[in-house]
Amino acid sequence: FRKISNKIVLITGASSGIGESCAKMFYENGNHIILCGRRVDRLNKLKDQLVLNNAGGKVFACQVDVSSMDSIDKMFNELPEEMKAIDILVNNAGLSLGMDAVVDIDARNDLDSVIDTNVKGVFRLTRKILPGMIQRNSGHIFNISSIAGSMFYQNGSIYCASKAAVNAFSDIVRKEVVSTKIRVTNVCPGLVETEFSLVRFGGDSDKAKKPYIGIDPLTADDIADNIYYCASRPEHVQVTTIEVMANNQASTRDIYRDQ
Ligand code: NDP
Ligand code: 8X3
Repeated sequence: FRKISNKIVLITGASSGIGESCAKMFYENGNHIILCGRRVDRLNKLKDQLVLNNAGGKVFACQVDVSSMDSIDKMFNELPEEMKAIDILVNNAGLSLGMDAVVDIDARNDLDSVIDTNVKGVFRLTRKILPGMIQRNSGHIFNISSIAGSMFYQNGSIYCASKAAVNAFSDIVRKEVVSTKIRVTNVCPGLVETEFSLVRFGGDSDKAKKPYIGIDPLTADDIADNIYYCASRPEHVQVTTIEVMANNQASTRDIYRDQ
């Protein structure tokens, strides 16, 4: 087991699910954490919880909507000076809204929200943080994509396209920083039981539970564990892509359910 500590880690979407688990994992190992998300009450609660365990690192909670450039700029202005040199960026904030055929999608709301968050958010955060990493010749960027970015399914056009864009972005940034010590890891999970499904189905908890019925799904901690593993490899080791699925999942649509 290798440890990584004393790094400044910025995590988007730290108010629940995978982002929250990453925050705990990195903090417990002695790193400094910047928690980002829209629900600042949740971030503050998580901050209190982390600090109570006192693993030695600093925690800064910051309300930010990654779909808005103004909100991102405001966050950077508010960051404490000693937390500005970000070592690890976890571009995790993301969502899916609905499951509709192309002809039925809500272009005004769902299309814009998902693309602005999942795609533009990743571009914008990276553009903000990468120049400093290049200057320092060090850093690690994790982009949380999905198996949906390469294994497409009907009624998933917006989400699948958004994650395909993240895959392309990760690959291209990695190529652009190939002469530096910066690492880029693209993370492609399968089904993970978080609030993702509740958000996708507009708060309908019966619909939200369905994808996880009869399967032992991945947890947010499983993904955080994989991300921490990649971050803690020796500096010359760049894990470029991780694809992680539950044991009974083989693709977005090949799932064995025991029920
Ligand atoms: P959750 O819904 O539990 O968490 C999503 C997080 O993203 C929340 O903290 C939410 O915070 C944040 N978020 C959403 N929109 C914005 C925004 N505009 N600005 C800032 N933060 C935002 O889901 P997961 O933990 O599962 O999702 C995390 C990532 O993992 C996503 O990118 C998702 O696509 C990906 N993923 C999830 C899988 C799954 O099956 N769960 C599988 C594969 C990939 P807040 O609402 O407070 O802003
Ligand atoms: C989320 C997994 O299969 O619902 O990225 O698209 S899936």
